[in-house]
Formats: sequence, C-alpha cells, structure tokens
Amino acid sequence: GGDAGGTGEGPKPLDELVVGFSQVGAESGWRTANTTDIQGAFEDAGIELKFSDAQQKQENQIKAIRSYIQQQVDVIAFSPVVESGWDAVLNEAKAAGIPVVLTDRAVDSADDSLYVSFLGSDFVEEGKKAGEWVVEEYADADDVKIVQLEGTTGAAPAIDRAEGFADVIGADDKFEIVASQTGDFTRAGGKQVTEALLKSNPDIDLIYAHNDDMGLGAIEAIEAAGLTPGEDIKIVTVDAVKDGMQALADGKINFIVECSPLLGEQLVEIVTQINDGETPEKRIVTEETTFTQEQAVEALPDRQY
Ligand code: GYE
Repeated sequence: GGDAGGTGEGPKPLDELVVGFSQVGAESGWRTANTTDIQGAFEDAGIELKFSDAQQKQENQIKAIRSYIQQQVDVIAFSPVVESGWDAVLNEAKAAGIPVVLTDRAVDSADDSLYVSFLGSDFVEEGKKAGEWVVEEYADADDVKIVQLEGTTGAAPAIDRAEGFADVIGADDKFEIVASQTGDFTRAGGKQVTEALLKSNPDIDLIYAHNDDMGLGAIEAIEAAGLTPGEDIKIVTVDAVKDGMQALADGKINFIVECSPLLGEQLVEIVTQINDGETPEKRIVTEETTFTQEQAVEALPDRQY
C-alpha cells in the first residue's frame, strides 16, 4: 500500500516495492538516456518500476499519476513537463499517503510538502555557464546578434536556462537577443525555427539552444542555407549527449554546458530511504561540467550516452 514505510509496517523487502514513474516523453537524446538509466537502475536494484511516457502532454502525466494512486504504488516519481498546474493531483497523492519524488524538473507549487525530494540539475546555473562562455568568446566584438531556441514553453529548464543566460549577457548591451522561440526541445523543432529565423535575421552571430537536439536541428538549417555552422554562426547548447558531443568535436557546435541525465541510481537511493523510514534530502543537485571542442574530442570515446 501507499505507506511511506516506517509508520508501523517497517521497511518492505525491495522485491515487494512498487514505484510508478511518469516520464515527459522521448523528445531528445537526453530524455532517452534518462529513461534507459532510470529503468536500468531499478532493474539492478530489484525494485519494480511501472513506467509511462506522457508524450510531452501534462494531461497524460496527470492521468498516469492518478492511475499510480489507484494502484497504491509505494512511491510516485515524475519529471514534470511544465512547472505549473500540479497542486490538485499532488494533493491527491498526499491524501493517499503516497510519497512523490520529482526527478529532473521542478514544479512551482507553493506547498513544498507536496513532494519529498527534488533530484536534478540547477538550470539557472547552466544558463549562466552558457552566457559566461559567450561573454568571453565575444570579448572584442562590439555588436553580437543572438537567436535563442527555447525548450518547451513553461518547462523549468526552458524558463531557467533563459533566465541564467539573460542574467549574464544582460550586463553588456552589445549583446542583443534578436529572436527567441520555442523548438520544444526537439531536433525537428530546432530545424524549423532556425529555417524561419534565418530568413528574417540572416546576419545573426550566435544561436543559444536550450538543448543539443535543437542545436543539431539548427545545424541542418544553417547548412541548408549554405552557411557553415560553428563558423558563420556559432552555436552553444546544453546537455552534452553523444550526438551533441560529436557535433562539438566536429566543429559545428562551439560550446556545450553539460546536463546529466544519469539520475537512476540516486532515485533508487531516495526510494530506499523512504522505504526505510528515513527523510531524503529535499533538494539534490546534479554535478556537471562544460565542454569546449577540444574537450569533446577527448571525452567522446568514453561517452556512454
Ligand atoms: O535538457 C532536454 C530534455 O529536462 C533537463 O529535457 C531536461 C531537458 C533536457 O528534453 O534535452
């Protein structure tokens, strides 16, 4: 049942635990690596993981969470597609006594008793790292036209990566974001938006894409327009999945801020703590680095995802 463990029943054997996980979708290389890692970690731990793919729709995630409540799973984990609109369903989980863990993305609920722990990256920090590279790269330029490819509208990483970046480049008015549009974290979205924007802004200097996949789509659009990505138009992205790192090593992307999708082991740890009646840390921030083109060449052979 949905007992948090430790309130009389004591811990369950791991092979009797059931966790329900609601994933955002399969929109990017990051996401598929995240799914593989989480499923693998639960398999290794011998804990049953029920999995559902919301295809980037909040209503599907809410349905999945309600179904996990109905099934009285021991823990619900989910990666919220957008930040807002979760209070009702999270209150239902709370009323049913089922602990909820947020993985990867945050919710904007004012009541933080609606979840036990939030495991994932600091997206504002990622946006700042992208901005710091841009400031350094263009130290001697007097005018820099930037296009921003935003992630899914309303998603924590889209909001926070825009904010962190703007904070840093905003200190110097030579940086101008001439257009900022969502590509929904997909390759097709990044390509489409870039194609259209290149027509209205042919003289842009830099594209800041909120993930590798949109940057990879932008590369296709830039090449189709007869320009050289990485040279005529520089590209900065976030994630550092294999395809992104390859493009960085090939000189088509200029800089990548890492965002690690490998959250499986830490999620298993949180679930076992809950089962043991312990209180997991409320916020667990993923550790990550950045990559230049040279560093990508070095890191690529050992990159797992
Ligand atoms: O950067 C992007 C994915 O939430 C951190 O979602 C995640 C983001 C990741 O689609 O590639």
